[in-house]
Amino acid sequence: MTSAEVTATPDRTTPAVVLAIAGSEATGGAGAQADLKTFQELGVFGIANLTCIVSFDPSDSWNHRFVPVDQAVIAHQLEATTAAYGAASGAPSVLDTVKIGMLGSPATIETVASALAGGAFTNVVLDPVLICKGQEPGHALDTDQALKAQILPLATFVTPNHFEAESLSGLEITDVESLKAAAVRIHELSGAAVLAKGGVRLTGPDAVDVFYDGETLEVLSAPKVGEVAVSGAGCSLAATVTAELAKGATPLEAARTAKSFVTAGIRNRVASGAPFDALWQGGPR
Ligand code: PXL
Repeated sequence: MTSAEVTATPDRTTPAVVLAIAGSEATGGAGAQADLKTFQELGVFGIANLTCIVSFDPSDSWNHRFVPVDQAVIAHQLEATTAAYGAASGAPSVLDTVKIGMLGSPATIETVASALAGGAFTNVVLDPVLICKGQEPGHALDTDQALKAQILPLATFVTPNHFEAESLSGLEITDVESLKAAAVRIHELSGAAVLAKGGVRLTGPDAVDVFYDGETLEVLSAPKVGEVAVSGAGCSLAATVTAELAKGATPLEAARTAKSFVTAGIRNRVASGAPFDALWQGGPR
């Protein structure tokens, strides 16, 4: 990708503005940090409103230590952001595209759902981060159910990984055909465009994702780069979709760009002492 391509925002002299509602992941591989780096690479003005702080625990198998941001503080961040750039700004809204990453608790889901309920966002990209290691199973189940009930119906584009696609569709995914069936089912449930990720979880030489928006079903495939998942791949994929939609791409174009951005980022990953290497958003340069 050339620098002219990554910085161009069609028909605009100022960059598109996008919001990530996401958690901080302290080592910088995933979460809001990955979102902001992706946004910058793709030439959009990124904003992050934080929902939680995740710090892996190196002395406990790198499990997640999860601390939610206070609900009032989440609401304040969203208030500040929409007052500055959104429909509440008094000026024409320049913020119509939002990405939702880790929310992490039913309370946060409620706060975010209320903020989105006004319909101020044309593009709502949901990375349906379901289970976070280190959380109590019961707590995670509540969170999963709240996400499905309150956030999924607001999404216009959803990017489940293998596990999340099984959970959202209720289908077992063992191959490309069952990944396609899950993508179709999740579209039927949500009305959203779906990019369901097989990643390293499906056997075979290629990392295969399936796009479905109710009309077009497309298999996106790239040779696997190793057999181990890379931190930040899911966040960066959804963040690329977000940036591209904000710049005027169609959902299918955004999905294709996201697949190639993430593939390049994984090829150029940063080695880490944690169990997962980190995707490098500068990979496409
Ligand atoms: O990759 C999912 C993810 C998203 N957001 C945060 C995370 C993680 C995984 O670690 O910590 C904040």
